[in-house]
Amino acid sequence: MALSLALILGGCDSNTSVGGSTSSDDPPDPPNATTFQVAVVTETDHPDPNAHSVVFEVDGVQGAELTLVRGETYIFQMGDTPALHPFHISTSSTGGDGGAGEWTDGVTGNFASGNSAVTFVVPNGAPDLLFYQCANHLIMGWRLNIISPSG
Ligand SMILES: [Cu+2]
Repeated sequence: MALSLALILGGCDSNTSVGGSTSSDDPPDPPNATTFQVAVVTETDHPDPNAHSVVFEVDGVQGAELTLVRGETYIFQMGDTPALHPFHISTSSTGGDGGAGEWTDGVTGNFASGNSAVTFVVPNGAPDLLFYQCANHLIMGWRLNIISPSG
């Protein structure tokens, strides 16, 4: 009665190359957005000696200087950051001041904390230099160099 089971189990060992991954090292298609992981950490290595006592760390680098390309999308993902440090995109080299230098064009989610995110679709009209900053403290962030796509 149960003989059909043996037929199923018997036919397994065929050519292992079929359906396997190719041998090339092609990277996956580029994602639509680049995600940066943001944390607030005690300052030890920020590029500005006048930085605040706690600073934004981006992908593990305090005050990372980032290059963003016009027309592309960037996500600044907060990693359980305190509400005391509202992360936003700014025209101000120092930030603070209640977020007075907020840059809004192309941005959603400014003044992020906790586990929220700021998404920045860099507009063609963005200046060559912007910043990511805290609305409450001076010099927690650093530079966003804005460039145009090559070609
Ligand atoms: Cu702050």
